[in-house]
Amino acid sequence: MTRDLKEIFSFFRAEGTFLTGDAFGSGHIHDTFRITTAERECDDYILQRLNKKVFKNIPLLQENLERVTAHQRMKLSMIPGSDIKRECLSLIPLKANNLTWYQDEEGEFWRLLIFISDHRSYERVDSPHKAYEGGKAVGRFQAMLADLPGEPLHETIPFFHNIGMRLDTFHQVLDRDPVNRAESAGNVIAEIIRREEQMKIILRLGEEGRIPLRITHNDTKFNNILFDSNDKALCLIDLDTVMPGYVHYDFGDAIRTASNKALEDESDLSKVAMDIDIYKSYAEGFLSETRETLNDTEKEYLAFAPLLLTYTMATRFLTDFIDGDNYYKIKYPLHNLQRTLIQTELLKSMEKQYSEMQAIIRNLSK
Ligand code: ADP
Ligand code: GN1
Ligand code: MG
Repeated sequence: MTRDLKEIFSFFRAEGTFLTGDAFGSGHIHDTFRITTAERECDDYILQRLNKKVFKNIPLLQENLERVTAHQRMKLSMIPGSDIKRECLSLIPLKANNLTWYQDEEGEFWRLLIFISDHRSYERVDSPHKAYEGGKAVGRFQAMLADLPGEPLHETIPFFHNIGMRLDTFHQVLDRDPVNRAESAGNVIAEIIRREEQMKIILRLGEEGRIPLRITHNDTKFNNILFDSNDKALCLIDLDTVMPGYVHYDFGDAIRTASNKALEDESDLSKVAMDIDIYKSYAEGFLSETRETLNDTEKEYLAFAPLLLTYTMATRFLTDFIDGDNYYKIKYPLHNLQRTLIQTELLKSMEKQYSEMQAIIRNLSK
């Protein structure tokens, strides 16, 4: 593999000599490698073999990333003291042409990014300060892209957060039950089914024109926010799903991951609970950047967003489990079922604290 990585790396217009290439990070979608270079003064890089089962059209996906990062770069260049290489992703083009992706002879797609040096990332959050910083970073990201010129971004995964579509897929897979797993998941299937209607509220508000589509990140899992060594948020990474969406998707997914006292991959269910202090600090950071832009209905339903996104992930993990594990990378046979149980438990913890969550947003929205 190292030889291949070195060869793939050589097709990109990067500075420095390939030294090492090793698997990096804990993303569920792409194969990610950190490339170190021999020269001290040269950047390291992130080389990714992109998941073309999940993203059906990589050239269009890359076009989105090029537009988004160019816009961010332009905005950052107007802010004195900003560190562009660390505050947004930098795509490296090929030597042969200006494309930002390489397709190898097996049809696999690769891209190269500058490695954001000296960063920290967190799977879960243990201090209100990090949560506040994370919330601010997500709010700032949305504000920065609000005036992206040109056509709407491509929908890299159509209906990505559309819970109606997710539930339709869930029921289709459940009816087929291709690997006979439905029976073993009976309890958790019932938990999903009994909440179906209430979870469609955000979609209904969109249809009624009460909440607008904005440019959202759509994968604000907390480890997609990078921090510097002083725990100041640097930037959001993993821009593959940046496309039109509702503000609730970004608010909710970050809380889903940041406020859980346990990891998404936790084995001990009893550790799972939502930490309301983390929720509050994240909301404070987020609203400090977005209070003026969001309309009253968007704000009113922010507290519901973590419940929706947690429910959505429970549904997606469960669908993948019943389908025979075709989407998420798994490390053991029942991994997707365990992930579903964790999300369901977290959802119940949020439901218990829901009125408090609403009161916090009401106070912060004033
Ligand atoms: P996935 O979609 O599989 O989650 P990501 O694009 O999030 O892929 O990348 C996986 C991991 O690689 C991230 O969680 C992060 O640890 C690391 N990573 C990605 N891009 C960069 C970057 N530009 N600089 C430093 N680390 C990065
Ligand atoms: C995937 O790419 P990654 O690992 O950051 C998934 C998200 C889920 C997350 C759950 C494109 O995110 O939607 O919330 O796993 N991304 C895609 O851990 O499906
Ligand atoms: Mg990721």
